[in-house]
Amino acid sequence: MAGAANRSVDAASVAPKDVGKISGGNLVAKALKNEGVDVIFTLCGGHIIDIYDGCLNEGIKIIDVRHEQVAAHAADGYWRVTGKTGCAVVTAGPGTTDAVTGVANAFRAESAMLLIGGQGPSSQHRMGSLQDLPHVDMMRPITKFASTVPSTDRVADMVTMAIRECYSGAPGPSFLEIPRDILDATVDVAKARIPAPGHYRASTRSVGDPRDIEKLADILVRSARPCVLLGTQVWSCRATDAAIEFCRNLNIPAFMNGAARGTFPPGDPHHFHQTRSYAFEKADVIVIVGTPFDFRMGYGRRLRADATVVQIDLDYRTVGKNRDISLGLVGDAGAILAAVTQAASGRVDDGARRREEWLAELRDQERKAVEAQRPRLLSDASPIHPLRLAHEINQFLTEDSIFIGDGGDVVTFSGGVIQPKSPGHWMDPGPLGTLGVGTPFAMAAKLARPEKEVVCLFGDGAFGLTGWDFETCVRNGLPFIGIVGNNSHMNQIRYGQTAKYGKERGEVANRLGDVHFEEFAKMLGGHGEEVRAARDIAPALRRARESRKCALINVWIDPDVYSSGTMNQTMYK
Ligand SMILES: Cc1ncc(C[n+]2csc(CCOP(=O)(O)OP(=O)(O)O)c2C)c(N)n1
Ligand SMILES: [Mg+2]
Repeated sequence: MAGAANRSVDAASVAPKDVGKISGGNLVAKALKNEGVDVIFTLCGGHIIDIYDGCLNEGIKIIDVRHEQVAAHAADGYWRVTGKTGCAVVTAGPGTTDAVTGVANAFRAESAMLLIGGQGPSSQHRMGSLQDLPHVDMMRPITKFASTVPSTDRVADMVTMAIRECYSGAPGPSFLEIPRDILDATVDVAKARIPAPGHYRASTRSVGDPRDIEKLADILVRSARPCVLLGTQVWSCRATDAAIEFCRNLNIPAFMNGAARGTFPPGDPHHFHQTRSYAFEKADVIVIVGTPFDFRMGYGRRLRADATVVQIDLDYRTVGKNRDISLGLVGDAGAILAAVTQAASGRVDDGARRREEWLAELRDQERKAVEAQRPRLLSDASPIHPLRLAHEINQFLTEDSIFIGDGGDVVTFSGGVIQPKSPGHWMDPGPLGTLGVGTPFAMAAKLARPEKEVVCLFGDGAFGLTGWDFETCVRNGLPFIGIVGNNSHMNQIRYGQTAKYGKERGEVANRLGDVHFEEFAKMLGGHGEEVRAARDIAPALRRARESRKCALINVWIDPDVYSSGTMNQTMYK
């Protein structure tokens, strides 16, 4: 495959309807189609209309949204659910600036997506054309690749290049700016470079240095108290099976974060959830797979100081960053875990018995933590306790529910309670912590997997950022169940403000109105209900499911309780 990387489609091998001339807009669509992109998320603008013409010719679906941030988040979400590059197409200037947040989120979350932005005609370069901005300069720090396209014959080539760049090291977003006259113009098909599908990309499933595989196998068979943290790359590498085999064969307890949540379902003997800090303090070997030592990991400071720490990551730059490690492996999570499992299978397992005791100890701790939490999960308090809401949602989810969290404290509360039941069924913004991902992620998830149920928990603040695109979901027949945990505040921020400045000076810029989101849903053609009593949550969720419509359940929750994570301000430590 790599050897044929430079092969282009020649004039003789293209379909008869393409013989002759082709426009820049059609070349964009051809390259997207060759990549397997079957949908673009877009908000229209005069600079980009030729791309739609190409999409119609190539059979690429066009989902038109109400805000470009939504288009970019939806492209990110589409990649997460399908593993195919997400694509958003936005107009020049404000279209592109509106999409910045979505691209930035994809950058921190390691999502492969391409943003295509319009630009004034190249013939008016730097003359002050409508909506002209230095898009490429703006996008460079938050993408893996950002470029303008210099000529129509290079359009398909550069779309292909931009997408290839999404996959170097850890995945991420790319940006292409295409001037209006370049999209509009036509060139001879024979003169345009159109890379042939399957002939311009190599596999990224690298196992790294084989000697390190052997070293890690040695470390693990000797370990007595190991644990593994499975991070987002376990899902993005589609390494679920390899991770399960690894943990089962070596009998290693697994913790999961980000998109890897659901790798093991709750109830599995290797699924651990409540005892991560305990394990990190007591373990002799800690294997971190596909997640950086960022704030979510306390920058690696909360791992036992004398533990053997092993880090596996797609990105060389992530390994050993913020914390010294004992061993680092760079490559694909699935390929590496499978190779280590195999290498270990031929060895004498010195630690097997002691690992059994360790798993029993952790399971015991896990049970205690769950018991301690139970009374609040079942609380009948009025107003509703956010943990009760989380508990009801957790009970409601099935193996086929994709869960999305988009909010502040209400989502922090739910993180310890709501568990996806299957791999790839959990979506959160990632380390950028972007509010507003919910509606676009729901849109993308339902589009990609219509047979799944999509459930999104929103904060009332978060929903407001991108909620108008509830209508896009209604219009396109993409039903999902939205639940707004409504405390009429930006509570996660309010806590820190009132703790520091007292009630009077602290309740500034964080109070929201008492918004009836159920009416908003109805106005847009969806199903809406409000809930004020805990016992009414489950029946309302069931009715939303049965409605088969886009639904918003507006649950009034207690604004005066806060999660422990928020009270400890762990996100800033
Ligand atoms: C786009 C964006 N703006 C601001 C913030 C800062 N922020 C974090 S949590 C939060 C409050 C969110 O309120 P809501 O969604 O209602 O959840 P609550 O904390 O009230 O449960 C804010 C404003 C952010 N993370 N993202
Ligand atoms: Mg709120």
